[in-house]
Formats: sequence, structure tokens, C-alpha cells
Amino acid sequence: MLIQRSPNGVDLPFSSEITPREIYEARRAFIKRVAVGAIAGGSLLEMATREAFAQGGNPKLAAKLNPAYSALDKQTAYKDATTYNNFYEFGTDKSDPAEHAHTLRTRPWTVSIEGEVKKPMTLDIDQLLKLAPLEERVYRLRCVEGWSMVIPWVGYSLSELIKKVEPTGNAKYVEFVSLADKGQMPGVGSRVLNWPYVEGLRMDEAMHPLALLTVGMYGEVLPKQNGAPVRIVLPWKYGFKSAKSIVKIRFVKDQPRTAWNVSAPSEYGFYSNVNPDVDHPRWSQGSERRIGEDGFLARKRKTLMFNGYADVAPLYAGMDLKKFF
Ligand SMILES: Nc1nc2c(c(=O)[nH]1)N[C@H]1C(S)=C(S)[C@@H](COP(=O)(O)O)O[C@H]1N2
Ligand SMILES: [Mo]
Repeated sequence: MLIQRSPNGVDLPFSSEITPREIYEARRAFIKRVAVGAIAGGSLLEMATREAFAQGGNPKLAAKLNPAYSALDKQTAYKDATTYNNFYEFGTDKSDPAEHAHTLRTRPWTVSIEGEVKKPMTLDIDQLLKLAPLEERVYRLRCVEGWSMVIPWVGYSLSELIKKVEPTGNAKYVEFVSLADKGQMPGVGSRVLNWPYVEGLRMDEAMHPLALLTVGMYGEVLPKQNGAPVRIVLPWKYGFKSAKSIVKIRFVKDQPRTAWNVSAPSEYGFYSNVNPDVDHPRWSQGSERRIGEDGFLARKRKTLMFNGYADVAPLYAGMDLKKFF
């Protein structure tokens, strides 16, 4: 039988090996997914391939769709979402994370939750997975570079975790720290950023139910290139706020010094809310290219305030968003 080697080293049956029955079953599963609103956005073959991939690679994660928090946009193909990535710990090319992240060891994995909290704790990934019921949420992700995707994430509100550790009155911000291990992450040897990758939120932003502690996507455990085993996803902010492969969550008094803000303070502010009215100093933020729609006839889409997540507007009432970009 013909074997195609996948980036993760999982053997995939070549397309001609997929029998009509398998296609039929894949189609049934596909229709079921459409019915629950969890359509993958790929072709039937892609679906079948993904099922096969899932069996050998990333285990499935059961999660209930949260329709109130899910975009109806056509979902980005799994293939695109897992091969076009930013994860500088593995290199700066979009294809680097998919090529190199296989060296990341995602188990065992612990996240230490510390700082201004009454109940500091170190949780391993299995404890994190069980902390609250898993939900599927289809979020738009808008990168500051001007492209966007639509991804069905799996996780639960970060606020669930925050409530468990009981922040003190001194906790004004929360800081997320990604793993920075040269042995597993070839990009950490380069000086493109100050490692570890650090991101942060104001407490009220972190408590907003849209802020998602994320452990999976497309019904499966997170692929390594997407920030396994646990990351944050903040759909109303530029993608770089959504730190991947987190090992530490720290509650602090002062605004965290975030990696991108330290590297280029005039280009990347602390808030980094998606805002078509505040351009990046080197390019417009008024429109975006949706990955998968990028044929030469593809039109650009208008970028929406807060990436279309108007629910978060009250968090910024009275703030000058040109100053606090
Ligand atoms: N640790 C870490 N987290 C990171 C990054 C990174 O380089 N390192 N890149 C960010 C950027 S710029 C984007 S757009 C998103 C991309 O997430 P995705 O690859 O899952 O789409 O991850 C963000 N999180
Ligand atoms: Mo990004």
C-alpha cells in the first residue's frame, strides 16, 4: 500500500486506499458535524485524511459546541490552520512550526499558577483538561500581519481557572509565559525575540468569558505547531496576544512586559485590540486576507472593530484606543 508520510510522522493511507465504505462513513461523520455546527471546512478527502491522522496522531477531544460564542464564517481548512503558523520558538517562516514542532514534548506538562493568588497551584495537563467542561468555540483569529483564519477551538473560559486560584486584591494583570527550551525549540537559539515569549492581560480582560484557555482544535488535542498542550486564544485581539505552549500563569500588580512590546514598543502595544482605525506604523489594519480565500481573484475583507466581538467594548469604555493600542 502507498504510504504518505505526514509532518508528524504518522502514516497516512494514500487517497486511493480509502474505500467507498470509508468515504461513506466519513461523509456520515461529516454530516453529523455539520448538524452540530462543527463543519471542518475541508473536502471529503481532507476529512477522511484528518480522521486517519487523528487516529494515529492527535487524540480526539469531546467538546460541546457553544453556539453563542461561535462564528458562522466558513472554517479554515485544517491543513491551512496547521501548516501556516506563527510560533517563533520553531522559526520565523510560516512553514517552520509544522516542520519543526515535532521535537516539543507535550507530556508530561505542568502549568504553574502563581503570584497574587490565595491558592497558587501547579496543575498537570490532565488536571487542566478536567478543570471545567470542554467547549468548542469557532473563533476568528486576526494576525497583526493582515491575515485571518476561522478555527474551531476546544477549551473553556480562562475565568474558570482564575476563580479556582482566588486572585488577591493586588492582582491587576495576568501574565502568560510560554516554554522556552532550546533543546526542544530550535528558534529559541535565535534573537528575534526575548525569550521566554510573554503575553499579558488586564484582569477584567482575562475574566471576560470570550478569553479561552485552549487545549484543542477541530475536535482534537492541539497540534504542536498550534501551541500544544495549552494556549490562550483571545479572538478580539491580534493573534500574537494568544500565547502558545504555556508553562506559567502569573498574577501581578504591574502591567507585564510583553515580548512583542519589548521588541518593538512603537509597533505593538500592550492592548493590541483588533482595530481597523489604528494602523500599524508600517501598514494599514483596515482590511485582511482570509486564509483559504487567497486566490488571485480573492477580495480582501474589511477588518472589524474588536474583530467583530463587540461584547468586549465595555472593557475599554472611556479609553483612548489610539493611545492604548
Ligand atoms: N509562544 C508563542 N506564542 C505565539 C506566537 C509565538 O511566536 N510564540 N505567535 C503568535 C502569533 S503572531 C499568532 S498570529 C498566533 C498564531 O496561532 P496559530 O498558529 O495557532 O494560528 O500565535 C501567537 N502565539
Ligand atoms: Mo500574528
